Amino acid sequence: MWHLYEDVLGDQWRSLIYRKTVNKLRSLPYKVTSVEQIREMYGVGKSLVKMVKEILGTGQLQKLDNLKAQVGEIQVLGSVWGIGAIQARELYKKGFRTVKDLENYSSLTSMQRMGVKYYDDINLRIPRDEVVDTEKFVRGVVETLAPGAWVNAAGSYRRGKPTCGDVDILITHPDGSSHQDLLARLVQELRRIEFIVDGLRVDANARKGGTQPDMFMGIFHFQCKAYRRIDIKVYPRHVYAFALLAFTGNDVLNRKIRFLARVKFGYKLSDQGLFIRESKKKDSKASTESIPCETEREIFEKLGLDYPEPHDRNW
Ligand code: DCT
Ligand code: MG
Repeated sequence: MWHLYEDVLGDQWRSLIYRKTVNKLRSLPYKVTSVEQIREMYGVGKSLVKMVKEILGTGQLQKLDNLKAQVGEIQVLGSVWGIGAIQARELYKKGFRTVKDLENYSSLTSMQRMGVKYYDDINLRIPRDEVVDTEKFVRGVVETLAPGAWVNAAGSYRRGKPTCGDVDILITHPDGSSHQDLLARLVQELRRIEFIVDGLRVDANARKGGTQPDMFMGIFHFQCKAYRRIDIKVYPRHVYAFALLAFTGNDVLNRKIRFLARVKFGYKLSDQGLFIRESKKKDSKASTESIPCETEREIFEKLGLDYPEPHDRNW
């Protein structure tokens, strides 16, 4: 109960009470076989005596079973695309118990609505072969819109995983300019041919000259398989290596090398570059111009690290 309250329910106060109690019971020099042994202990209240009695008598604790069921329901709510752990708890408090309960809830974001609508399908893993076909298909469509563009499926697929949670597509154009407005045209075309069935677009390239990606996050349907999640990001060529590294992951590797970049060199590493910070402190100001790197290998060299192949990035 200590861990469930702390990790899932975010109830630090109850968690602390259970932790103290558990530690107290554990520190006893004997195994508790009767409530009489603890009744007089300092800090042992009626409710604890009752719980210990139940455990000694039945080998179980109803309160714990109830809590586990509650935690299970919160975790399911939190597994909807776009709903985080904190919001899942809030939704539970509001009375939502299942994903179906959320179907007619008007306060969901459009991402969360997609998450609910396609919940069953998008929680299925995608076989690798299907990602191969999807990448090839999208590459074909991109080629008709911006010949010569680079299209890479990144994420777990690029790390060689046999199945993937979604398809992560990264795009750039080596001429340094044809990537602009490409995402809008691509999404329009993928919708027209009914490959993309739902989603949101965030275009940042409108802020001219920036390195922020144009992004699409949505749902596609291909070869009559399940509805799948797809992210598409378009970056300018000069930051593509940073984007490919960040979007390949995994997330643990990203955190580790970003941390190392800061504490070892005072660099800020992101999906958009490698910047020099004013100091090694976490929030210190970073330069606006990135240290140029053409390839992922160059980024690892700048960080004084051996280059790991993508399939060695499953930390
Ligand atoms: N990423 C990250 N930090 C996160 C989440 C993601 O740095 N908190 C990066 C690393 C992987 C990449 O983005 C794509 O993210 P996901 O698609 O969520 O992960 P994945 O590794 O591709 O795994 P999955 O098979 O579940 O999609
Ligand atoms: Mg992925």
